[in-house]
Amino acid sequence: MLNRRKLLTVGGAAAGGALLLSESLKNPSAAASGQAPIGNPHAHELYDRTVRPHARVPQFTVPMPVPRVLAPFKGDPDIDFYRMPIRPANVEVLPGVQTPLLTYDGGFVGPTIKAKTGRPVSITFTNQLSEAANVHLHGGHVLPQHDGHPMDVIAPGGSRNYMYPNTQQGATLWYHDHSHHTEARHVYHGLHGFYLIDDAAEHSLGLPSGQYDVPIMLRDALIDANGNLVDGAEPDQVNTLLANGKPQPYFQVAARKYRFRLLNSAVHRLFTLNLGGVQMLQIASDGGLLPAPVPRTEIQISAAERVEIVVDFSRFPVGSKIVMGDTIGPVLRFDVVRTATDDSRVPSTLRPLPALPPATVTRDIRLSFDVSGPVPVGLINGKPYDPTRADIRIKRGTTEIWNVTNADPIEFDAAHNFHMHLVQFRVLSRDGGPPTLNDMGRKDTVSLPPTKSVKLQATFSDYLGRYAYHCHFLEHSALGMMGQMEVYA
Ligand SMILES: [Cu+2]
Repeated sequence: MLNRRKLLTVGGAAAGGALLLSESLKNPSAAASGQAPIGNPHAHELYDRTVRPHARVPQFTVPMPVPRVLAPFKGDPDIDFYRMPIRPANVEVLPGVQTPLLTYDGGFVGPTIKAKTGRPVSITFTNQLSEAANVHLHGGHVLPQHDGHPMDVIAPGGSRNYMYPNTQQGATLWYHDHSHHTEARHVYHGLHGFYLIDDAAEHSLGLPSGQYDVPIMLRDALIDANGNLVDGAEPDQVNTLLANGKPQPYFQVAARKYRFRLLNSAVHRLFTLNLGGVQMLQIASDGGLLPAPVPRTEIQISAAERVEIVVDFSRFPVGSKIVMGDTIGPVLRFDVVRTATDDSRVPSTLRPLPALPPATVTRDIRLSFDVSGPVPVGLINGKPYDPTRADIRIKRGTTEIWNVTNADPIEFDAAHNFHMHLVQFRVLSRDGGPPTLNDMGRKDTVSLPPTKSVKLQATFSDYLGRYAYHCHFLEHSALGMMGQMEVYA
C-alpha cells in the first residue's frame, strides 16, 4: 500500500522540468474522505514532500469577483477582434498575499470573452511567458488549426491567432492551455478563462440576464506559507477551494432569480455541490440549454464540465445567507442584501436537443494507467499519446457510438473523466443503465469513476483533421492519457 504522504516523481520529459505527481492519480473523493486507497503493487521511487500550507483564510471574508469582460479592440461588421497576452502576474488570491501565477492578461480567472452565435471571434494571443503555451477553446466547434492541438504551441515571444466561428448554439465554454505535458501545470497555475456564447435564439426565453447572469469558476489550490502555488500535492492537501479565484468567498445577491454558470476548472477535483437543500434549477450543461429545467439539490461536476443553474433568492428575506457546499466544505456563500424587481422567468420548455441520427460505427475506448515502469504512464486502448499517430479515423458525416471505460483495476481507485474535442456528444447510458442527471444534455466531458463506463454518441459533421480526446484530469493527460482522432472526407 502506498503511503498517501509519499509522492511519485515523474521526471524529465515534461517541458519546464520535473513534474510531480502523487496519489492524486487516485480517486480524489476517496482520498478526501480519508479512505486509504490501495496502491499499485509495483515499487515507485518515493519521497516525502513537506509543504507548509498558508494559514487558512476565514470562510466568507473575501468578496467573490466576477471576471472582467474583455472588449474587442476592433469590431468589424462581421467579426470581433481581440488581443490577449499570456503573461506571468502576481495576483492577490489570499488577502494581502501575492501569488505568482501564469495568466491570460493578468487575470486569475482570465478575462471573459462574450461571443455571439453566428458571429466569429478572432483572438491574437501573445506568449510573454518563458516557456511554450497555447490555447484550447473547450467545447468549441473549430477548425483543427485553431483548436490548440497539444503540439501546436506558441513559442515564448511569439503570437498566434485563433479563429472561433461560433456556429454553435449558446453555451458556457472556457479557454485554457493545452500544451503537451505542461497543460496540467499551466492550467493549475492560472491559464483559464470563460468564453460565453450568447444566442439570440434564446433571448425570448426570458432567463435571468445582465448582472444576474454570473459565471463562477470553481477549482482548488494548495498555496504555501510564502504564497506560492504548490504542484503535485496530495488531493486532500489541495483543499483551498476557490470561486472565481478567491478562497471560499461571499457573493452579494438581490432577492430575485440568478443564472449561475458553474465551471470546474480544477485539474483533478470532482465537486459535489449543494445549497443546503435549496433547489438549484439546472437549465444547461456543457453544450447549452437542456430541453427543460431540472430541479436538483445536489450536482456533481467533474473537471472541465459546466452546469448552469437558476437559483431564486426571492424566497429568502434580506439578510439571509445561503452556502454552496462541497463534500469537503463550503465553496462560497450567497448573501441576500437587497430586494430587486425581477421580470425574468424559467419557462418549462427551454431548447430541444437535436435528434440522434442512427450510429453506424461502434468503438471501445479504455482509459488506464501502466504502472509497470518507474513512473505511471497514461494509456488509451493500451497506448500512451503519440501526436504523430491517428488512433481513430472517422469518415466525415458519420455518427458513432463510443463505449468509454475506466479500465483501471478497482484497487487503483483511480477516477478519470473523458473529453472529446470538436463535438458535443450525448450520453446514451451509464454502466449499462440510464444516464444520470449529471449526464444530461449536450456534453463534451463526462465523469468516469473507478471501473465505470459510459456509452456516448457523436456525429462528426463537417471539419476535417486531427483532434484530441483525453482524460480531463489534466494530470492524467499530461502523463499520456490522450488519443487522436482524424476526420477524413
Ligand atoms: Cu484520468
